[in-house]
Amino acid sequence: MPGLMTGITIKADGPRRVDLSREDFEKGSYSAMNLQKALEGLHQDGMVVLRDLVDPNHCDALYNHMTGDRDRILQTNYKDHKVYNQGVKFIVANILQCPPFTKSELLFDDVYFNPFVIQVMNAYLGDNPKWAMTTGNNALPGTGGMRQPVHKDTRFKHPKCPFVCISNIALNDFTIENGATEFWLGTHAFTDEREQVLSTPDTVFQEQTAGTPTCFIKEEVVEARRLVRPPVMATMKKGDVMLRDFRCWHAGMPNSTEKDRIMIAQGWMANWYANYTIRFKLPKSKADFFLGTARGKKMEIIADLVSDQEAEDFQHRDNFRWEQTHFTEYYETAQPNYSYTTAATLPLLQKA
Ligand SMILES: O=C(O)CCC(=O)C(=O)O
Ligand SMILES: [Fe+2]
Repeated sequence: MPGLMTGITIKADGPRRVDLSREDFEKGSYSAMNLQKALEGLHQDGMVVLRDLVDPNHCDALYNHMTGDRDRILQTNYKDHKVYNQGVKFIVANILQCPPFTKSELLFDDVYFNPFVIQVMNAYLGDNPKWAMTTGNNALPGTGGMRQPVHKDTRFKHPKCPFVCISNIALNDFTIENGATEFWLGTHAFTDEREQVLSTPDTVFQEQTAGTPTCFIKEEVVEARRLVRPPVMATMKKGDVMLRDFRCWHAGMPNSTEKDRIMIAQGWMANWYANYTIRFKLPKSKADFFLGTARGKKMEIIADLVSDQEAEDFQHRDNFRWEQTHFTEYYETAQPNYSYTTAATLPLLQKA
């Protein structure tokens, strides 16, 4: 009944944002109200922006180091342009670039052990989540026009509830021009592998077998969703942290400016989730910073302590495996999600 709509103004869609109040900052934890806001973002939208959590000086120090190191990584990991990140093929536009673990002057508590991030992760994923991965994304300068396809970061049948969440720290301001990440808010709540393009012998990734899901969402499903809730871009200020449920559809966007756009990614896994093999690598020389700082906090670290060289060699690559390792047969008989994307919106799409 169109008449019912009269007088209603619809606010532009966008990520929920949680401000950091002086009291919360001084206490080192969110009030009940602000924690609720963060959880509403994660539960309703699949992502939320937590403002001002990281000292801008720490962001600058990491940003300067990482932009300085970017060409070396391009030359070693992306030399033949056959390696690409999420379908931006042959021309490298968005690279995985990890912050350095071996330099004492670049190890900051508010980056790796942010108390607000740990608080929200405990409330969303359950007690004592595991830090299981760190990487970063550099949207390279001068890559106007080269966006990633809409995707999830999973290539497997995943739980239909929060199980992995990524915290991304913006090391510089994220704008429309420099490629603030695109999000399809709310997709985490119904999405499952039926909506993902299947791999073929040509597109199969590492040890994956052909016929299993790729990261990419089928075009018709993306277009159907666009009619219901079109995507938004998550602009952020330097030092803001976005938390994103691993199931939420998103895409890296082109950076048409002349400066790198960099975010750090820290991967948190629910303690109950039955992946018993994923580990990352930290330098033994910095064990006191990493394991010492974690002591007494409501989190675990699942990493091997290795030489500086081995820690460095492991970085900047897609080498994390979030698949469930046990009880995998459950997925054969699991109740599928109610897929309103196809049931309710495909007829709309056909009419459009
Ligand atoms: O850099 C970004 O904004 C997102 C990149 C991304 O989603 C990916 O590489 O999987
Ligand atoms: Fe992604």
